[in-house]
Parts: sequence; structure tokens; C-alpha cells
Amino acid sequence: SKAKSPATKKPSAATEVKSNLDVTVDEFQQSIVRHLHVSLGTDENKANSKAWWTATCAAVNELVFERATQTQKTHYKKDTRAVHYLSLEFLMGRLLKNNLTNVGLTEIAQQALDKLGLDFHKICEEEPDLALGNGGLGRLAACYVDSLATLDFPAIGYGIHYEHGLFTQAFLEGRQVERPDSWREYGNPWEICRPESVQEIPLYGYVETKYDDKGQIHKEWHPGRIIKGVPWDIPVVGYGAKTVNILRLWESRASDFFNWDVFNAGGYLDAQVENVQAETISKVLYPNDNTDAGKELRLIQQYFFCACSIKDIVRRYKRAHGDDWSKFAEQVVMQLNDTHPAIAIPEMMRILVDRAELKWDQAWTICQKVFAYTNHTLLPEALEKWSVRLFEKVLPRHLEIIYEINSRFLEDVVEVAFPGDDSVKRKLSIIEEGHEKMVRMGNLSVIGSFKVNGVAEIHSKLVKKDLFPEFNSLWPDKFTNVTNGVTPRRWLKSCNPKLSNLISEHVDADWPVHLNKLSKLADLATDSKFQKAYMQIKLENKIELAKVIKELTGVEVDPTALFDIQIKRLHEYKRQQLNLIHIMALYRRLLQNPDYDMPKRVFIFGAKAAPGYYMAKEIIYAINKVADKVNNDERIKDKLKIVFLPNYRVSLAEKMIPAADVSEQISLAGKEASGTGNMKLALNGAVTIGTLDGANIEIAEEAGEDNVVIFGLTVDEVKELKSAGYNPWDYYYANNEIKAVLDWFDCDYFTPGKPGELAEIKRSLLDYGDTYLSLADFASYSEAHKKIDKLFQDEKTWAKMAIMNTATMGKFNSDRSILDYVQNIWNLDTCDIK
Ligand code: IMP
Ligand code: B1N
Repeated sequence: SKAKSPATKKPSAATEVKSNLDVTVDEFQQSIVRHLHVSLGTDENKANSKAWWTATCAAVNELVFERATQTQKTHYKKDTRAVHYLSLEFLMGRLLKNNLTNVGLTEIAQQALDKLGLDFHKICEEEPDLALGNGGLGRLAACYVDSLATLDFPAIGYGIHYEHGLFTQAFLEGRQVERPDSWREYGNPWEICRPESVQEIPLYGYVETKYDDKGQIHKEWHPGRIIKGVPWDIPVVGYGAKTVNILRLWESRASDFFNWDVFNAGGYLDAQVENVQAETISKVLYPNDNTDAGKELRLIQQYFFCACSIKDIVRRYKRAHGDDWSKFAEQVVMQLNDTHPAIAIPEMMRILVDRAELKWDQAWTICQKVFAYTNHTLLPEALEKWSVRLFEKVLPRHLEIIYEINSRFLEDVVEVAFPGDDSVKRKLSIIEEGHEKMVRMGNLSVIGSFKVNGVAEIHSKLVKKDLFPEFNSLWPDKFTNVTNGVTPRRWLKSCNPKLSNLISEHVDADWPVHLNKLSKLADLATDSKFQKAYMQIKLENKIELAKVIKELTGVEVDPTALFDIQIKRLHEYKRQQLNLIHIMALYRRLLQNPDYDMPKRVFIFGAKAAPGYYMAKEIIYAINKVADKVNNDERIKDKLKIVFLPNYRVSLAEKMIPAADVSEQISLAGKEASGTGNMKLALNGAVTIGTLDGANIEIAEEAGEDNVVIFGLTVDEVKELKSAGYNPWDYYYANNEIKAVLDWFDCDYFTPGKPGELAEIKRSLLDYGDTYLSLADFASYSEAHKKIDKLFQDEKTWAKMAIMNTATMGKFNSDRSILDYVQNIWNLDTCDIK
């Protein structure tokens, strides 16, 4: 790789953020080369792309770590109140491009690599995704830490340093196979180990009751095991690079001192087995989205990272305030990302009561000012419950504390509000009675938090009305809404540079932080010159995606066709199966009438199924099989293509979203708490075909009803239909097209020689009751697609709709969400970093 020297372009000030990091192209180039030598011990001749990528990251880090240290120092000196975002998942994706965007050095880096004879985009492709999350919930956490840093709020994200993130997905003859993700097999340049902040975490064992001289009870937990928590810090660079916060992820290790006993007793192998068990805690992310695995290791993961984080928080607080707990709740707020970190509540009580020896009431008062809880789902299978038996074994002291919290709550609160009402008590109790007693983490979270929020307007209403109605009548002010958002830095500026440059020609350059400024584009929505420029960019993005599709699947698609995209975890409630049966209906219409009037269409899927989710995997297989058949059927003359891109992940989303014409958001109303992919797609100019569910409702409000296509049952209609008794067979017999499509699954049309291989799909939609009402919504969905076809064929109308979507998505900036949290829940001040 010999250095070429192309003319050095001047970075255009209009499109890059002005940050305080002043570096020239030459300096940056020198820094990369220096790191190649000094940090990697190689040189320009030996280095492969991976080495160049590592060196480039190191060059960025040199600037970023300095800011991180400065930020921590300032927060410490000013003794700022900070939010601690506790989350089992952070789906960060790649960081190089993002960090360059945020420090305003994308063009500098591009030119520096250019001068080294390297291709910037190819170098970026070397980076593995940080896939420490499953989907929306984990990616939301990543957007939120970005916004917190961008807005200069003191904040820290706490999570687990999984050795293996979400599995990678491949297809083997159309079926999903999973392989482990090894994002840090050869180290990762973004993280720094902090051995000076290691924590020790107890587990198992028993509780001893002791009495002191005054006859006071003291509880002492004698743990059966001690695990070490080692923190790894990843810098979180705000846009403009003033604040650099950190994400602190805990890795589990065997605790040295504990294992020495076993070791000395001659049990070297036993000691190793214990090591292995300890290290298992942070080994792998549970791959379930929206379902509760209910496994012991998962409970231990939850406790492990909460206990490490609280110790870290308490240590930092004590350094400033010593043993004076009176200011703790002024300095600390902890946001629980769903119930996964709810064990932090009894852990905090344990620290305050058992260790700091505060009175119960004093401790509880502090606790209740510190925790806030975000609910992300109403799906019953996702609501966490742990068996009392398991709890007692793993966390015996916490179980006692939970019982104490519960009995006080039932006596002091429920009995006062609903005297003598045992049925309300049974419902609100943290403990569910039954043949197996269970700890309800949702109830614990509501009782232990000062605020509870849902993630979109409709979802927050349903949290109050359907999930926690009695809690809501006890504490109406506790419940609130914060509609989700997405960071426009990653999800527009960095992933769609062409559109971003066009926007910057017409809108103030600070639109990536003041996203409402995009509304100015509405004036241009019918301007034919702007329409042309906008649609030309969409086409170029589609050409790029077509290349990716060809590379990954071998399928050739026409970039002028309508690109219809459904990307999200595979789940029956998200209804990929509805999309599939509609595509099959289109295919059938084309077979019956080759002149059937529709624009050329490409249906594109991306989705991982939880490895243990049988039906989800059947749906993937069915889509792949139907795709094989349709894509190779010459009779329909390429009017219809279906592609399922393997290994959907953040970095693939960044390539798909800018190329979407239509965004499929078709969950059964009431099931998708919010959705955030819906926001990213609309922001990039895709027209939503969607149900009145989650944030779709707010997207439709913002975009205007002319610029989205809504179909399907509403939440109330779903309830009505279900209570009247839904029978999918009615729809099967009443609608010829539904019948024909479902019957197709019985034969071997899509699986030659293997009749009935796809029959589970049909059974799930008929025999198993069609839980998510796909058949009930089919007709309306089909009409909505006909409407899309018409609109798409009218180029001017379509361009206007696409532009209006970009213009109206300002509300869904995650900065707005963060400001909502700050105002309604966290009560933080910004902190300027010099
Ligand atoms: P942490 O609590 O270990 O995360 O500390 C974060 C940062 O706060 C440290 O890296 C320092 O930059 C700053 N800090 C902590 N303690 C002190 C101190 O005693 N003097 C000055 N800065 C400190
Ligand atoms: O959280 C997202 C929302 O936009 C989605 O609508 C919602 O489905 C998603 C257990 C979950 N809810 N619950 C989960 C993930 C992992 C797990 O182990 C539940 N994910 C969501 C952000 O608010």
C-alpha cells in the first residue's frame, strides 16, 4: 500500500460539526502511522486492513480519551448529579464512523486514509459490531448514551461486558443457524480495562440473624461464593466532542482469595471449575428479545452487574461525601432499563441497611428517590418472574428484603387504600402465590421507583390501564410517558451522507442536534428540483444496497423497483408472517394475470430469531423457501423479488435504512410498545405502512395522514374481536385468496419433494388460533399495499411523501427523549466541559 497523494480537498465546514479537536489531515495521517508502529508493532508494508483500522481507532482514541478524562474530572470537581443508566443490553454497533462523525473528523480521516492509499469505507468495514444487545431495547440504550453526551449531561451507562454478544446468523438451506459472536477475539481498541475499580460480588450461601447489645437485629449474609467484577470502559463521544461520558461494562472473574482455599486444599481442578463458573456469568448475552428466559444464570447476570454498579456508585459518592448519606438521592438517579436490573432495588436496601446500618425507613426513603423504571413491553411472556426457590438459593438476603418491602407495602399502602380487599393485595403483592411462589419483578420495580414510564403515548396509556391499573390509582403521578427516539447522528448524518449533505444545503448546519429544523424541508417537498435531487440520492442508496444484496445472497434486484423493507427481530407479534402471506398473494395474482398492475417490487427482510423460538425459525425458513421459488420464476418477469439478508445487525441496518422506499411496521395493535426502526426509516424518507401501534401513531401524527399508509385493527377493535371470540377459520373460508395462499403451504410447491414442510405456518394461523390476528388484518393490509403501489407509480406524489417524512421526524430525535427524561424524571443540570 504505497501512498498516493490526491489533491487534498478542504473539508466543507457546512456539513461537519465544529468540535474543539483541531487536527489537520497531515497530523491525523501521522498519528495513524505512528500508532501502526508504536501501538501495533507493525509497519505500512506489513499492515493489513484490520491493522489500519486498529491504528485509525487509536488515532481517534488519542483525542477522545483526553476528553473523557477531562469530563470525569469536571463532573467530580463540580460534584454533579448524574444519571446511571442500568441496562443488561447496549447495542452500540460500530464506533469508528460514529466517533469520527461526532468529533467532526470524518473528512479529515477520509483524506488521511486516502493519502495512505487506503479506502475509508473498506477500513470501516473491518470493525466488528458491538452487539451487546438483542434489538430495540439495547439500541435505545445506545442512542440514549449518545444523546446524554451530546447534551452535556453527566451520565454513565452500566452493563455487562459479554464475551459473546448476540449470535451471528447464517442460513443453511434456508434455515437459521447460529454461530457465536466474538467481537473481541483479538482485543477491541475502544475499551480500557480498569483494574483499579474491581468489585467483589457475593452469591449463594445463607443469612445469619444476630442481636447486638441493645437487642437490635442484624442480618449477616454469609455468601457461598465471591465473584470479581472487572470494569471495562468505552468512551461515549457526544456530537461536538465536548462531553465524553463512559459506558462501564462489567466482566466476571473468579475471585482470587476465594479460590485459594480450594487450591491449597489440593483441589486445583475444583478451583478451575469454579473459575469457569465465575467467568460464565459474563460469557454470553441471552438471545431472547421480548421473552423471559427464566434461567438461574440470567438472574446471576442481573445481580452481578447491578451489585458491581451500585458499589461503583457508592464508592464515588463516598469519596465526595463520606458516610453522610443525606445527599445520596440528590446526587444519584438510577434508571432501570426494564425490570432486568430491578434487583438493584433490594441490593441498594441491603447496602444501606446491612452495611451502612441505616434504619429501614431512612433507607427506603433514599431508595425511593433514586430509582426510576422504564417499561418496554406488555407481552405477558416477557414479564419477569423468578421462583422464590431460586431466589432463596442465589440471593437469600435479597429475598428477605423483598419480603420486608412487600409486607410493609401491603400493610402501609394497600391496606390503607383498599381496606380488607384481599384480591387487590394478591394482585399488587411482589410475591405471586401459586403452586410455585414467584417474585414479580414488575411489581417490585413499580413499588421501588419514584417514576415509571412507558415508551410511546399509547403504550404508556396501556401500562396504566391494563398492566398496572391499581398501582396507577394508588400513585397516579408516578406514571408517565417518554416517547422513544433515535440519534440522528448515527441514523441520518453518518449512515446517509448523501442525504445529509443535501439537507445541509437547505437547513442550518446544526440540524443533527436541532432536528426540528428539518421541518424547513417541508417547503421543498413539492419543489421539483429538490424532489429530483432527493430521489436521485434515494436511487443511489438503493444501488448501493443492491450491491450488498448481490454480495450476500446472489440475488439481483432492480434498483428502480420499490424497495419494501421489514427489519426487526423475528417475532410472531411483529407479523413477518403477514408480510409473507401477502407477498404470496401478490405472486399468485401475477401468476394468474401476468399484466397485474403493480410496480416492480423487492421485499427485503432482516431478522434474527431467538435460537429456541421454534415458530420464528419456521417463518424464516418459509420466507427463504418462497424467495427461492419466486426469484427463479421466469413467468413473473422480475416483477417480484424477495430477499432475506442474513445476520441483520446495526451495521447492516445502516446500509438498508437509507435505501428503503417502504417501511413495514405491521405489529398487531397493542403489542409493539414503541418501535424505533420505524423512526429511523421514516427519517430517511421511507413511507410507513403500519398499524396504529406504538410510536407509529405519533409518526403518523407528525408526518400527516397523507404521508403514511395506516391499516388494520385498532387496540380497541382487537380487544373487541378477541372478547367476541376470534376464529381465523372464518377468514379462511370467507376469503379465497387467504384460503389459496394458506393451502399452498400444504403441498410441495415451495419445497420440491418435501410436501407440507411449511405447514406449520398454516397451522399457526388456523389450528393454533392465529394469536396475532394476521388473517383478521390481511384484507386491510392488502388494500394498504394497493394504495402504496398507486402512490409509488406517481413519482411526484411519492417524492413529496418521502421528503415530508424526513421533514417531520424531528420529534423522534433521542435528544428530545433525553430532555423529557431530564425534565420529568432525572432533574439533571448540564455540565460544560472546558
Ligand atoms: P471514577 O469514580 O473512578 O469513575 O472516577 C472518574 C474520574 O473522576 C477519575 O478518573 C478522575 O478523573 C476523577 N477523580 C476521581 N477522584 C478524584 C480526585 O480525588 N481528584 C481529582 N479527580 C478525581
Ligand atoms: O423495546 C424497544 C421498543 O421500541 C420495542 O417496542 C420493545 O419491543 C422493545 C426482554 C426485551 N421490550 N422488551 C424488550 C428485550 C430483551 C429481553 O430479554 C425484553 N425489548 C423491548 C425500546 O423501548
